[in-house]
Amino acid sequence: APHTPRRALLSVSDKTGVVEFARQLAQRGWEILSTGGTYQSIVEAGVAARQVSDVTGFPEMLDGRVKTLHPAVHGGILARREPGHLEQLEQHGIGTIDLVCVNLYPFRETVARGAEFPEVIENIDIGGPAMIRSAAKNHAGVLVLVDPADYPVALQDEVSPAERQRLAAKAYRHTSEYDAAITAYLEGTSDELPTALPEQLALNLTRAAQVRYGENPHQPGAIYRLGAAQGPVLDAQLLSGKPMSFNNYADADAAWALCEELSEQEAAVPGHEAVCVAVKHANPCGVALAQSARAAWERARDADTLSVFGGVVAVSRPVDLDAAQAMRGTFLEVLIAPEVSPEAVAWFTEKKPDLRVLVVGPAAGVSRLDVRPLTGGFAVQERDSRPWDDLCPEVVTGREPTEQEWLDLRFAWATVKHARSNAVVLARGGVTVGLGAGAVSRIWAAERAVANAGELAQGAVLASEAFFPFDDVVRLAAGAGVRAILQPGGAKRDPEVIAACNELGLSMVFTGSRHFKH
Ligand code: 93A
Repeated sequence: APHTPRRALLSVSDKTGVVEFARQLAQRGWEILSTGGTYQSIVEAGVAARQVSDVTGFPEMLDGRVKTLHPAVHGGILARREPGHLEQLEQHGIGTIDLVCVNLYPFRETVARGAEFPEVIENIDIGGPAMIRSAAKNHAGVLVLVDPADYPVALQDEVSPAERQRLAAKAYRHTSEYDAAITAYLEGTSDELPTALPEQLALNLTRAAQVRYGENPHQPGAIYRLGAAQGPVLDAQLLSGKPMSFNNYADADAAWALCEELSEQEAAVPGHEAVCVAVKHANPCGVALAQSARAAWERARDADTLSVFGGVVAVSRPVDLDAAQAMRGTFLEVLIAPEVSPEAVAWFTEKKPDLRVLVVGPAAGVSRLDVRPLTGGFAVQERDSRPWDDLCPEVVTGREPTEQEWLDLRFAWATVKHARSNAVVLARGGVTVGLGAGAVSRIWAAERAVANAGELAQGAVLASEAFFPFDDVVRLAAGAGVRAILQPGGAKRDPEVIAACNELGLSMVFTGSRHFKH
């Protein structure tokens, strides 16, 4: 049944959109309760509202420290919407509160502008989080709104249970991050971080997940969130399998990043509808494009059947039972996809109970920061997210790549960007045939890739994430049958490198953009 508008409690520090929201609620028949400043704004705009103090029979006291902390408020929010609880409310003359719209005293902002200790303390909101947490607990009966972006949700005729639950989760995230900011301030941890860092890094780190241990069992570890960001892996939903480990997070994140980039890049190419990326120790080991999730998986697996063992696999398309069953016979740690059908989940749960099956989460407010550990500190930079479309690739040889080679070069380029330096990728027909990653010299990366490829190097293309200091990689690649090479260019010996390509009949393309990844 459509939910009947009842009573809404509005108490916000950030008044963005609140007056218009109150007006819309009132038009839909909601009664509006409100506190001090919020009440003023609403009533001044000509929308009818009641003061909370009117309902509690208690004035706001202690300079506002106590305004909504009262059974008339919390009883009205927390009562289950069933006879037992509703009768108790009635005995005490308490009405239900069916919508709580609260955002908190601007604690972080107060700290950020360098306020003195007493003022910072005064900006610790107590009543607000209490109402948010009450409403979120009772989300089956109460809508909880902590973000103006969600106000429209409450104006719909009906709000689904799933949507209510999403709002509740968001509410608890909001209060937990708020508490984390207070903790950091009181511990003095915020002051130890460079002031030049964005506020989210300095003041707003929250634990996002517990893991049994870090990279190895003797290392404690945890997963943290930067600011209020949500991440595709950080906030992925675990549908089946064991809890995620530290390495699972790292590898799934790496796999999904490449999968997502390729899927955006290739979306318009027929036959490239699905992407599958297999990752081992943060490096891709098999990457493939195909028409379906199943075909992409099979191609990625067959690209390197040895390394995929124990790997983490990302698929860009929904995984159905057919695709799931094609994973029979391969031991995998994690599967991540935008969707996994209930039949596929049931199959995984029965046949591969240890495999972590993840559905990607939202990527909202994702930080552009990339943080790397240093002993005693960390290095921060902006994320490397330059897409193919931002490049102006330049053919520097007599021979031009064929149309198919261009497709493969572009595919190999995305892949090599996501591999640890030095990295060389060989690809042919939308699948990697050889990968050399994390090598300490470029020729060794190339040798690894060529050895991996074997016969399949015939007619393949090669991409290198950084330039060639010598012509040795060209000569090796040509000998193995590679036809076209993509690299940034810009080395002192570029003329020699280009001359070698022309001599051996290869195409070479410069991207002008380097993509080291350490
Ligand atoms: O000082 S409080 O922790 N005590 C309360 O009982 C209380 N109730 C609501 N702060 C409280 N609030 C907060 O007041 C809300 O979370 C909101 O941020 C702010 C709204 O201020 P105003 O009363 O001016 O509308």
